Amino acid sequence: MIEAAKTERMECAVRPLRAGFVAEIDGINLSQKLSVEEVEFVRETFREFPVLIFHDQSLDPPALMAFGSNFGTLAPHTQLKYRVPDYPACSLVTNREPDGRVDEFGQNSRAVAFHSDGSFKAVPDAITILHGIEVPSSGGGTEFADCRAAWDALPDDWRQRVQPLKARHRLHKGVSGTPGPAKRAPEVENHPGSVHPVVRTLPESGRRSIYVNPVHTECVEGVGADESRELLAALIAHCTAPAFRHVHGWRRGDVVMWDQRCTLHRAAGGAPAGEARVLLRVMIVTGEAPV
Ligand SMILES: O=C(O)CCC(=O)C(=O)O
Ligand SMILES: [Fe+2]
Repeated sequence: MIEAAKTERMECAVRPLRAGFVAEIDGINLSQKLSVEEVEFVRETFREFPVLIFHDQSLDPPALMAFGSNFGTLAPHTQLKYRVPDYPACSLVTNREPDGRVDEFGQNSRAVAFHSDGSFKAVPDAITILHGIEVPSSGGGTEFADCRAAWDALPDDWRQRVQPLKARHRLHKGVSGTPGPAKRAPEVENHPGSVHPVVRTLPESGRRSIYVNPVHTECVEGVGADESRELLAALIAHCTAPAFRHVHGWRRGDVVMWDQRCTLHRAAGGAPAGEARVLLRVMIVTGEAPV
């Protein structure tokens, strides 16, 4: 199925890869200022598909920042080491050391656990956009899990059990949380954490999404420690079941944007040793606390 939108200034097509989850958009050059129609087209498509892919793009940091600014306020990355000099709102996901060598931790170990970014904040990051600058010849994908579909598929008794619950999120206190080696901004390192609903509702569609984070969700509030562990393990296993997962295999020039509110993601690993993987990133907050 190809949906097309035509105006005088554009002809864009949406190619769904996974219904209601992942789609490619053709026909927009993201290195130029987008027209009002193009921004609206991307926004509308993003409401249906929380993972969007644009191929064959070529963006420098200001152009990626300009594209991201169409969707909210840019948030500087919490890991100072990864910020791009002169453009703190832009960061790098890179396995290249300053001397040009490939660092093996960065290649196949960093961010391999499913997570969403910044859920320990009161207003978590809402959207992340990555742009493939150097990509490995195989492997090294980014994997996504669809937490709206996971909610839709949750049995009724589980829905009733988990819908009223709230959970505490704190930096790296989740079951898969490990303190990373990079230096973080002090306001993040000392962040007290935040409490969010376990099931959130997306205001623009009314759709629900399971909102637990293997890396940052510490515990479910108001239940004992055993029950909290059991609930989180069950919800995480459900959200990351194979039926809800999709791996994006990077091509150089890809731009991938995803909705952090209703997906989990991870670096899928598996890239050949010694090959560079460099992605440029912007993160966007929209001012909404999860409800
Ligand atoms: O390296 C990847 O594929 C994902 C990195 C990541 O977790 C992020 O950009 O937030
Ligand atoms: Fe991430």
